[in-house]
Amino acid sequence: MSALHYRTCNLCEAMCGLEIEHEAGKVVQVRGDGKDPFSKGYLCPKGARIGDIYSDPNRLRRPLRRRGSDFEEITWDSAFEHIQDRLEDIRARHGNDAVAMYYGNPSVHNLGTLMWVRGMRLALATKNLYTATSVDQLPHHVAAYYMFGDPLRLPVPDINRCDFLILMGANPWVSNGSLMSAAGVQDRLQAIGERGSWVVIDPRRTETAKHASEHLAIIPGTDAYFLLALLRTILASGARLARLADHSKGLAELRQLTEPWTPARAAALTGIDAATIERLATTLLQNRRAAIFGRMGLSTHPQGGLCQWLLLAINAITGHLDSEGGMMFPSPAIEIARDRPGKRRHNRWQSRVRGYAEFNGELPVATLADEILTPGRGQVRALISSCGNPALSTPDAGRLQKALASLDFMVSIDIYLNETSRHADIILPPATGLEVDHYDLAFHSLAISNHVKYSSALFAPQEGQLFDYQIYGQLARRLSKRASLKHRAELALLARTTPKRLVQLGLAAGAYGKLARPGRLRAGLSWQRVVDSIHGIDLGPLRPRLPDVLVTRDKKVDLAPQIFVAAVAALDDHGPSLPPLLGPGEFRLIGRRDLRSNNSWMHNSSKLMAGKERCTIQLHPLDADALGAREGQVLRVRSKVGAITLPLERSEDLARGVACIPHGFGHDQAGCDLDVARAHPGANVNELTDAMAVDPVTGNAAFSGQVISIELA
Ligand SMILES: Nc1nc2c(c(=O)[nH]1)N[C@H]1C(S)=C(S)[C@@H](COP(=O)(O)OP(=O)(O)OC[C@H]3O[C@@H](n4cnc5c(=O)[nH]c(N)nc54)[C@H](O)[C@@H]3O)O[C@H]1N2
Ligand SMILES: Nc1nc2c(c(=O)[nH]1)N[C@H]1C(S)=C(S)[C@@H](COP(=O)(O)OP(=O)(O)OC[C@H]3O[C@@H](n4cnc5c(=O)[nH]c(N)nc54)[C@H](O)[C@@H]3O)O[C@H]1N2
Ligand code: SF4
Ligand SMILES: [Mo]
Repeated sequence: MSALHYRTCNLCEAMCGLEIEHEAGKVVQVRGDGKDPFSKGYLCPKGARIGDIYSDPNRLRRPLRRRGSDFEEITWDSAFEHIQDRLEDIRARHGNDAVAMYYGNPSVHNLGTLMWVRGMRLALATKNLYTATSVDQLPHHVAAYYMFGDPLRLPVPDINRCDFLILMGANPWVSNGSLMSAAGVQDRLQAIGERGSWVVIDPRRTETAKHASEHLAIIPGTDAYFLLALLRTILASGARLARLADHSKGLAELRQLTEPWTPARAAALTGIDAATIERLATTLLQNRRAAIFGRMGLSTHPQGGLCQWLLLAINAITGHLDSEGGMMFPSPAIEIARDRPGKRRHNRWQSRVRGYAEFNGELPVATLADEILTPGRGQVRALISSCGNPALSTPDAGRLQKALASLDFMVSIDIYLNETSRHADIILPPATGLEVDHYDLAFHSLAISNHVKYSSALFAPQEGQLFDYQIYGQLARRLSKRASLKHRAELALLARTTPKRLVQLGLAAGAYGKLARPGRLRAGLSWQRVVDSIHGIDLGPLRPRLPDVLVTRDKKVDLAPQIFVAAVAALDDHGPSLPPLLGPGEFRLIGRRDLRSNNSWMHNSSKLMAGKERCTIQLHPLDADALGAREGQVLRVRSKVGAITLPLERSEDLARGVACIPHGFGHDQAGCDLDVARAHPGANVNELTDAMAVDPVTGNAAFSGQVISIELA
């Protein structure tokens, strides 16, 4: 007899409710949970195959230790002992900064890992902390920090209620939405089209653009000029600060700094004509419920910091920040944004080799290879990598792979022996997915409506498996000798806390909890009610939260933070910040995602990998003709830092002069244990991307618009 189990999918940000039919310890079928008040039955192909991760024969379940070019299983105790010995020795000889840590994307989707990110930092007491944030959304955090005082105070587009939306550098039809958790985002966007209209600005006519009211193809890497001109046009027709008038500052500075950025000047750089910029400005001002939002394409961007700040500033001066149908701050049951007023979060230390500023405790991963390969005091000699595959996901990955191979010692906390963990001396595989309880601490805080859901594990882990929080607890205990007394006390407390306990405490202390309503002890959102509501609980639409959530010193939104004002002035002065001209055979590189991929790590599911080759280079047919390249022909693609070969896919959807390659492939490396992925290796686009290309304000990798050259292989 089969049974049904309900839980939230933790694979991407959308938080879909799953209905899992299972029998005798096996997943029979996964459907969308029609009773989940947030996802209402939506599910994508990855959620449908979540059971493949559980049953994958290549999944690791015991610690591995390197023996020459091979690995052997060892006990947890001996793994932890070995790690302690080696890391203590390296720290004793070379200092704390000789040990670096990298956290990848699934860290944010696993509560047991997320709750230990700070803990591991305290235990290691190293300035060398790196995460996938700096190949992704770092500019969003930097903009939020300078404008609202808190890196985690991120507003999301209220797409359920807006009547006009400009979406830049995002492809939610495929990504299912990012920094706007919105299960079933496709229907929600289509509904905007029915109520009003929405515009996609993207160099490719994406799956999303095809459904939008309008698509504008912008030249990759030029969005900041477009946004400056849009801002200028809006200011010229009279800004509308609305409720923010008393709670913001910097309008005059905005006027001044945008003065040189006329629509005509931006048009010449971006390919979006002046009349269109003026029309979009008017439409933003005329609609009461409207927003402009930019994601990956505007974050992994040569001016990512400027773009994310300009987007928020435009929302603010059109009356669309913190107002219905605009960009709004979610009200989650457990609040993760709660910084201390005026707390400094930027440039407290710098990276050793390139001098990049720290932000919120981390350094840009684009410079990790430099820190490993450059000799001298403070050189990184050991790495702990958790939930990450930087060998495929970070720029100049070829050089990073060399760096990983050169380390004295490396630990991977990962469920696979893959392109990154193959460099490790010890691999620690946690229980994951259907074997763990799930609460979305991060994405409830980024959801386009408020709700809460706690999912219990479906299956028990196999005997001898550890949960992620148990692994970090062990590591922290064994490696915290060098932490301060105060931090050791905090670590001891954390080690006694389970993720479930953390959620219980968080809910009670949160905005809907009983501690927050001491007068009404019985009225709050109790743990029991949450855990009993297996489909989740709707907590209503987004609500205005300003000025309460501001933690800037003066409790005002800073519309024109000095750091961005200076960066705009630098745009004026320096030619190199303008997009480079293309020579013959040269193209601007952009990325793309596929509905059945999840960055680099779900390519080992045979059901998800079925069908035609996905890792292709897309070019406009006229560009392909100019190269003399046929459909399917193998092309050699070069950049300053590397070369790869991959087949051509001709596509009318691309703008001329733009080439599009997905990331997350390159599974042909020796020593990995991924049977299905190896049969569909593809090529690693990050062997082409230049790690020197970073956003100067934030240090985020600037993938958008890097110049590559293409020839027949
Ligand atoms: N050129 C280019 N590069 C990009 C991007 C791009 O668009 N273009 N996108 C960037 C973005 S947005 C991101 S987020 C990064 C992603 O970069 P990373 O986070 O470095 O890489 P992922 O591919 O997400 O790899 C996740 C790893 O976590 C492991 N894993 C999965 N589940 C668990 C678990 O429960 N516990 C543990 N311990 N491990 C687990 C997987 O096996 C895999 O090794 O890539 C970035 N790189
Ligand atoms: N199916 C699937 N879903 C995923 C993931 C996955 O790998 N597969 N990854 C998850 C992760 S980690 C993330 S961060 C999110 C990302 O989710 P999204 O932000 O939606 O990211 P992408 O789908 O990469 O879309 C970025 C878009 O930016 C465009 N672009 C590139 N350069 C520029 C530019 O200079 N200007 C403009 N205007 N546009 C540009 C690209 O053409 C692309 O369409 O997706 C998540 N969801
Ligand atoms: S859209 Fe994301 S959350 Fe929903 S089923 Fe797919 S992978 Fe899971
Ligand atoms: Mo990401």
